[in-house]
Amino acid sequence: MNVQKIMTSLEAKHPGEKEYLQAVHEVLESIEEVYNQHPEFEKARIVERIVEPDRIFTFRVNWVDDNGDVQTNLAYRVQFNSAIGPYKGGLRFHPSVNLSILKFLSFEQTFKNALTTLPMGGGKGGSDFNPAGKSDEEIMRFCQAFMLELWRVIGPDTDVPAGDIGVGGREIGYLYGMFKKLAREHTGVLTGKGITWGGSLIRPEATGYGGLYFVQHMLHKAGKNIEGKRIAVSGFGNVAWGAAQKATQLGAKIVAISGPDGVIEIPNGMTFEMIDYLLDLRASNRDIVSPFAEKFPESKFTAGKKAWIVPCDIALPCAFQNELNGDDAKHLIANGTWCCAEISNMGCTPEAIKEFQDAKILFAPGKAVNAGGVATSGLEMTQNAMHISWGAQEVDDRLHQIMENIHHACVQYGTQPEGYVNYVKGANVAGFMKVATAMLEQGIV
Ligand code: 2IT
Repeated sequence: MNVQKIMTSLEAKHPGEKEYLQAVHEVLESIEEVYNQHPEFEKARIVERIVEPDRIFTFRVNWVDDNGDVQTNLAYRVQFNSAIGPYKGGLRFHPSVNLSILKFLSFEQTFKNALTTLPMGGGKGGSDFNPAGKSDEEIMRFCQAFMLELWRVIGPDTDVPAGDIGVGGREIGYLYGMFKKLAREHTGVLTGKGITWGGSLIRPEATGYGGLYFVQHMLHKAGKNIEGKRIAVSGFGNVAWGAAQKATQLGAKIVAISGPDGVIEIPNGMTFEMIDYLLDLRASNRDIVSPFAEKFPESKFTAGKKAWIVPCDIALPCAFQNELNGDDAKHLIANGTWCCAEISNMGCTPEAIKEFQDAKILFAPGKAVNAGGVATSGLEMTQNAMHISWGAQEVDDRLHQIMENIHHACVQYGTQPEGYVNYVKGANVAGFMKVATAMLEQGIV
């Protein structure tokens, strides 16, 4: 395999799709060595096939806002790879959504889902619809109009969407209601459903909880402990909430959270009351974090700054792709940070990852660290298929076991001769080997 040649050809075919090209480049660099040890992969042109999605649906969504004005949004579903199971991955509603972002997310999802050990392929979808400031009725009308197009291409054994940024329990409810009406069936076609109608306990918490279980294993391997450590988190959505909750339960201190408007510093660490308030803040639909400091005077808001200005032991990106850049990484390292784990998808830029790895600090990528979310979606699918529901402890135990297995796979494939674990390489190689082998065995399709 010649990484540069493949990248040049992809750049020519998909000009300007920078997030997608970034995600592909990272995986190809990591797998080059093992790929070259498998001439059967080269012969079947696995790399050329694995970097392109199976298919993409693009559609227009029209809906009427509260003023009676007609609105038009663009929407997509990328069905990336189904070698090991039905397409699976979230829906993102955010003004930044474009094909490059959804292709990067569904490409990453393919390897992440492989790491979970559950039978799920990779997919992702969404729209440039901006939920901020929309009324509940507007959200419902948009979700219904979106599903009117999407329903024909999804199904419990075909493609199972879920939430992502801008799509939470409320949106999944509206989407599911419309699917059920159109398809006239009540099946596990979406995950993240309400608990009374097929949802799984622990799914809302799972991405954050799983991330912290992974961090615990990383720290344990390095002979460290999470208790009393200061953690900076970016974001204040569902993922940040779950991460803050589990970290605090484990005795760590959340000293920072952030939003698009700035950062909140909480020098003594967040209380459970503060953590619960994140849900109210998110439900207010304004996408700002500053009201937190008005409600809790022991915290401090700084406008226009990121969570990474706050001194911490552990940095946990929980919001967006590329939210932590090379300068942020340098700043964190200078402030004494010794661990960074992406709970967001591709939260760090390649420059930031290089800074962390060169400094030999603990660093793990999103496709390993945040896989607990989709893993628990997989457990929701299992429960739906069996027409039963498990208790919270059972789901949490399974989640914990899955995160331990993912950590183990990263260590197995990512340990360098001198002992440093390159978790990026470990996650990419482990995920790739599984998907590539399945593709090989299924022939040229
Ligand atoms: O990025 C992700 O893994 C998610 N947004 C969750 C996907 C899922 O199907 O639960």
